[in-house]
Formats: sequence, structure tokens, C-alpha cells
Amino acid sequence: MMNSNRSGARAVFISALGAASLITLGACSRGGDDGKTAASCTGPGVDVSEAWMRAAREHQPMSAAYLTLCNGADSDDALIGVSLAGAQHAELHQTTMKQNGVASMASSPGLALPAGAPATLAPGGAHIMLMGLEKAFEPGDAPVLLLQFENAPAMEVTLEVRSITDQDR
Ligand SMILES: [Cu+2]
Repeated sequence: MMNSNRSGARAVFISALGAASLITLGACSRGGDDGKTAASCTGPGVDVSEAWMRAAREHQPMSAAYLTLCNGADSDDALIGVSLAGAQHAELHQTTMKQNGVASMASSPGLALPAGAPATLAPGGAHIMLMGLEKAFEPGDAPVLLLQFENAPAMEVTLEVRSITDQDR
């Protein structure tokens, strides 16, 4: 019993170190959880849920934010702009996995939001890349992300800051 407890603690420690060494890429290359079943939405405007960003230490240049959007309008829309107070630059990115198993990412001009359908930005896929961080972002902070859409009015969303070792959330 004592032995298994000890090795369990060590495994957690090692995985935390691994996450720390992947600070810049980790936000983009993690495998996503796609176990959630997406629900449709109705109602005016774009609904935002599960909005969070990966914590960043002071002087860390980059992090990433994720969220689920659902366009309740009757017509298609698109997320076309993002910005975050405390980050000099933010842009939409898409992560793709190459055949050799290496993840790479590229900026994408916009994220399509089909009418009545959810669009999820999650680790391993689409994300909002936050660059030129001017400060640390720690759990408990409440950074505000500004979202701009093709049709819907711009919207401010408060992000939950999640620890870099909190891989599954
Ligand atoms: Cu990225």
C-alpha cells in the first residue's frame, strides 16, 4: 500500500515536469478530449461556455485559450477576431497532426459558426493563441477575452485560468 502510494505521487510529479517543459507548445499540441456530445443551441446571438486559458508564469511568452461557442442565430456567423488584455497579440490557430505524429499549428483567418451548431476550441485542435504576454496568469485571475464576430455584436468573456498541469480540463 505504501509503495503504490509513493510511486503514484512520483508519477504525478514527473508529469508536472513534463508539462512545464512544454510550456510554449503544450497548449497547442495536447491531445483533446472529444468525449463530449455537442448540443445544439437556439436563441439570439452567440452563446459561450467552457471559456478558459492555460496559466502562464511571469515572462512566459505564450499561452492559449479555449472555449465552446454556439451560434443560436438563424444565419451562419464566424469568429473573426480575438484579443486579451495583458497579451500583445491573440489569434485563432488550428492544430493539425502530421502523419509522423508531430503536431503543428497555423493561424486561421476565422472560425466558422454554422447556425444552431456548436464549435469547440479545445487542446489538440482549434485554439486562441495568446502571444506577447505582459504578465503572469494564475488560477484565480479573471482575464477578459474580447470576441469579434462577422455578424453578432462583439462580446467580452471572462476566462477561467487553469494550471498547466491540469491536463484534462
Ligand atoms: Cu497556437
